[in-house]
Amino acid sequence: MPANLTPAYLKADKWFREATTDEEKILALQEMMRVIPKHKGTEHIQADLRKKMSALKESAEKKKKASHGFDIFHIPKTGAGQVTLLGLPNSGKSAIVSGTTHAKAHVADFPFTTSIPLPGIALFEDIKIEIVDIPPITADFAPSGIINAFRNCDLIGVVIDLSGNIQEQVKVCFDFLESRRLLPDPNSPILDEDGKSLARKCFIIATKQDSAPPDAIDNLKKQLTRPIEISIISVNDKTSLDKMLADIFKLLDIVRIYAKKPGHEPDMKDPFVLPRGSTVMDLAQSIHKELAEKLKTARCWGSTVHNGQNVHKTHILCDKDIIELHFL
Ligand SMILES: Nc1nc2c(ncn2[C@@H]2O[C@H](COP(=O)(O)OP(=O)(O)OP(=O)(O)O)[C@@H](O)[C@H]2O)c(=O)[nH]1
Ligand SMILES: [Mg+2]
Repeated sequence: MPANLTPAYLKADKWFREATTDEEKILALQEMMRVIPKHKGTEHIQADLRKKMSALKESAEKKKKASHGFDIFHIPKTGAGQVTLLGLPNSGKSAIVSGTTHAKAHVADFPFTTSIPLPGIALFEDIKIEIVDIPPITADFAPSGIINAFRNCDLIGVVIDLSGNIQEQVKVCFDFLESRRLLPDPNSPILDEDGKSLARKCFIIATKQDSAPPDAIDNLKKQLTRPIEISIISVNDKTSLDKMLADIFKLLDIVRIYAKKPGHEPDMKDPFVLPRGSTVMDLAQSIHKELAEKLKTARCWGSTVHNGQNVHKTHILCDKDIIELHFL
């Protein structure tokens, strides 16, 4: 009986063949097992997939033990959000990190300068945003394990050099993201074992505007096949870097909340950072689980309420709200 494999299966199979880590291969195999047509003609393939899966899980476990869990592409998260850069050699990734943070990213006019990831902390108003410099990819090369850096971040900054070959850069970067299921697909979201989406929010950082031809941005927009935010920068133009950080803040979809003790001035220096849509209860929980259980009510100062208005635990917080929590 013929297997009659579907395009969805063949796509997952391509993902599997291009995966460079056991973890990524496992994800691709899971997808293959999910989408394979289930009938007699595919029984031998399904059995083969199960065999591959158990061999891979064993190998992944062994490697993890041998490396003591060390992975250069696992970058611990810090600050209000982690933005990881993706781009071709010389596109200006390190210049972004050295222009916005104190990290000593090596900027040079030759390709493959960056060989290991380097995180830096950028300040946006009163919060810290982590920006991670990453070794480059090309049409036929991506460092082994690089996928892990993207899988765990909050936002991917696709770095496109406006003075270079825009068409090639867009194709290489978006093929990389597409083939690894990093691009959000609302029609068929792909989830990991914990039910978390594999895709990441992406935006474009268009670099070297100072040395780009006048039609570069139009040319870039023509190459894009999906709606995506574009931040246009030149590393020597601080205003453009500040605007990029403001764009990142918006894309991170977070709110800053200032806590206030009854009878005291609010702490306006070190806000709590929560996902947009969080409630007063979420705030209490992020401060302390036990406190949250004792939460009775709250008062709020902000743009959508009267100053000091009493609000319920389910009240949705807005950016820059000041909150006074009251407990039982
Ligand atoms: N004119 C101009 N040059 C820039 C800009 N940003 C980066 N460059 C130059 O572009 C070259 C490459 O910059 P890098 O930041 O090292 O590029 P990269 O993407 O980190 O390169 P790899 O580490 O090879 O991936 C350097 O000579 C930078 O000075 C910019 O906004 N304008
Ligand atoms: Mg670099």
